[in-house]
Amino acid sequence: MREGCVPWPEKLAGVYRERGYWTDELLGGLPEDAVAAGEARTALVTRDGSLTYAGLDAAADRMAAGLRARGLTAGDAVVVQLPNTAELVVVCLALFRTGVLPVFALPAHRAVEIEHLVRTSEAVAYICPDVTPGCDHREVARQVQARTEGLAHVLVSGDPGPYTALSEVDAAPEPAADRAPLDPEDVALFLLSGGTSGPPKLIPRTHADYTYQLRASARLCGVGAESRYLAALPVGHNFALGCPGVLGTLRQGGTVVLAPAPTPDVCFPLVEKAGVTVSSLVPPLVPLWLDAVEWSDSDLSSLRLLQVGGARLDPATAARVSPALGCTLQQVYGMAEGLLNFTRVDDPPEIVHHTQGRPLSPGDEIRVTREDGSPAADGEEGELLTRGPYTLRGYYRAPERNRTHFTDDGFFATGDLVTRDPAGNFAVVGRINDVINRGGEKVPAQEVEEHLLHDPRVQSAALIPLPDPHWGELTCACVQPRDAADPPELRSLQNMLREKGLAAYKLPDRLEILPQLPLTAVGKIDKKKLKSLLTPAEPPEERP
Ligand code: OOB
Repeated sequence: MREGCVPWPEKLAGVYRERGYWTDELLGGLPEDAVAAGEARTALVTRDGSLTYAGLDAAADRMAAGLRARGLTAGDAVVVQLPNTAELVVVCLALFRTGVLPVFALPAHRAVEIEHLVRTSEAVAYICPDVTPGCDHREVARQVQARTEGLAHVLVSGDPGPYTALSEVDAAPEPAADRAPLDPEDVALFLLSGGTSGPPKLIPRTHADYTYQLRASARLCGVGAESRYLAALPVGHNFALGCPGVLGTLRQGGTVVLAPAPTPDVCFPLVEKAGVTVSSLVPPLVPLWLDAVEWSDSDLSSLRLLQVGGARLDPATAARVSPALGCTLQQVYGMAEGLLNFTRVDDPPEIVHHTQGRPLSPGDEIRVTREDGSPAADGEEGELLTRGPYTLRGYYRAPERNRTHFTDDGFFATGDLVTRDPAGNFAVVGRINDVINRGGEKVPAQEVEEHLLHDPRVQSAALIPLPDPHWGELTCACVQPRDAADPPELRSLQNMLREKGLAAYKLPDRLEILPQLPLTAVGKIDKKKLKSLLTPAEPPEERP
């Protein structure tokens, strides 16, 4: 395995192979029959057109050859930040086929995050759009190139400015026999951790572990050649990429429909146009979709399954999904690190509305532990730890983090507080790590706090979650000013963070100025106390 990655122990790897979880399958392949079917099989649908399997396969081969011609080779890393376009799918397949490792940035990431990803992965290329609303990515590339070494290529979808157009990364494919074979148990891609408190950690995912995830989740969700998956969320995120998502649907020979935004005005016409059968959303989008059914004249009757995950879905909203959309709801509790939990399509409503499901694989090993490490009983709150055939054994080049986030026998401590019912279904009740889940987007408190301290008016700062009916959690910056007569304002702090190049979802939603932040006995900021000061205790939620 690549240097800086933690391999599975050989004995366990043997078990995973023996049980058929791990095979020789590589990412980037497409079903032969679908490719051979020519015009008869559609791989991708966008607002502007469509692409057959044969067309997608040929485009991926040409781009792979173009990447090699520019000197990229197996094992190189490339930061990929493209919107949901056909080009993104071609890029993914081309990178997998060459063994070049995509590091999937989120669309909202800006210079701070891109620089961090380029540094950590030693990326040789950044693949980006020209502009997206509020951001010129060529300017991001310029800043990152100025601050790092080794970023040799900037490949731009659209107007390249001083860089190279992605459309020029194109060459006649060389015969497959001339290419060095790839190892299915080596790293194929890097996903970003949403669950750790500092800047995102890189999660190595291998061909074998990720193809298993695709295969198993497609089977669980009933995704096959007849399925049409709407990618409404960003494709670079694990949920839309591989649960079973875009890659899982293509692997089955189904059709992927790419939405440039997840809003009903964009998605509903696509559902009708392409006969979408399955999609996935984060919770804040669900009420928007449910309300839009009232006014929209799009025909949504093809929709069979709606997956919702990334953050807590409230049971009342969950109960509205099937009646309003005429499809099955599936809660998905997943993480880029690996473990996926799903409610099953034939689960009764009380399970689907109130739990986040149970593990995907019989190979997923689970522990729910109390603070002292002893096992929690059914129904008792504890931290979820897991290991399995598609769960990482260590973050990339992060030995210290790995010491604290993994047990000696290789279980990953998720930082999620859960309860488990006797049937094995989890309910996510909170987090141990200092991460705020803003409607599925994960805000690492410590990273934002460090940036806030750069304002000369800020003496000390803590970022805490505030409960919010729409987002689940919003962020509140609690600031002790240096001079009580001259405290910072929210707008100026937001501007400072934006100018530093921080993703917009990390900018604090609220600001509280306090003369003094409460401290714990050891002198750390007491966030528990802060939270209780700012949010009055709520009565516990009732279950019917
Ligand atoms: C998904 O992945 P990440 O890596 O962005 O975030 C993982 C964290 C989990 O550890 C948990 O804290 C939270 O997001 N989470 C949920 C949840 N799904 C994820 N919390 C409550 N309810 C849920 N259903 O968010 C992700 C990856 C694959 C599929 C779905 C979501």
